[in-house]
Amino acid sequence: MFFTVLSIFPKMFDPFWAHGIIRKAIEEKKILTSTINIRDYAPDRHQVTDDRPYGGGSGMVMKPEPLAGAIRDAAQRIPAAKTVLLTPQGRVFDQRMAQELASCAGLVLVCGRYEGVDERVCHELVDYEISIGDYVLTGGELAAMIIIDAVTRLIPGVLGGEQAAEKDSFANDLLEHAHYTRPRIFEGSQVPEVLLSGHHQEIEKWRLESSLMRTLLKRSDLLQKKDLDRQEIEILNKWQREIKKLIEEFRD
Ligand code: 4HQ
Repeated sequence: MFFTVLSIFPKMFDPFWAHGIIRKAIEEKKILTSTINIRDYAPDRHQVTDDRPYGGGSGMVMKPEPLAGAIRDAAQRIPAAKTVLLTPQGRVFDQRMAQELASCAGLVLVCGRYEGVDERVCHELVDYEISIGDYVLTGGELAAMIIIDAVTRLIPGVLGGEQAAEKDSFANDLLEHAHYTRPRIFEGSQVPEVLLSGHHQEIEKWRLESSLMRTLLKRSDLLQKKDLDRQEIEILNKWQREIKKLIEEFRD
């Protein structure tokens, strides 16, 4: 997978490329990355990338010529790549989109600054408009990093078998189960006994219950859209029976 980032602050990406799983994915050539400075495509001597908005008002707009030049150059290098503009107007990014994007041969991520980019660039040169959420950033760079991060870990071979992406939160529309590590007792609080038992089937069952419980309590919206399997329905029914029993006991 090729990632090309277009930004007027390409140095923001240096530390991002240099750490953790992203760094390892680059070293193992699972991803190829490059950053293009939009300023290099500004035709004038002062390399201006912004201008005042037509119709007046405050703030500045990204000029179309440097952006268009940078996008065309990036797209030419990887003809199969899709171009993504980061904008609050885009489709809201989620795990499903990450999976979709992970199947692309390459992504060109366009990071705007100021109030946004000239509308004509969006229309002519952009395949997808993506938002990372309903809040306003000072630029698209952090949004691009989030997309690159979420997509990279889905590329085969990037995560070890240990942390395979199929097991994640959201891969099955459930939050992850609780996690514990040593020591067995931390500030008086114990690790659930079953996790120390070595009984793998029981442990898997506990983990599914933990996932379901956490999703029910913290993100019931996820449960509503999920296709529950037989085992999951059985667990929810069991809880329902237990709660009913408790209520009946209260009444007596
Ligand atoms: N931006 N998701 C870039 C965002 C944003 C978001 C605001 C994008 C400023 C210039 N990008 N413009 N939310 O807030 O992707």
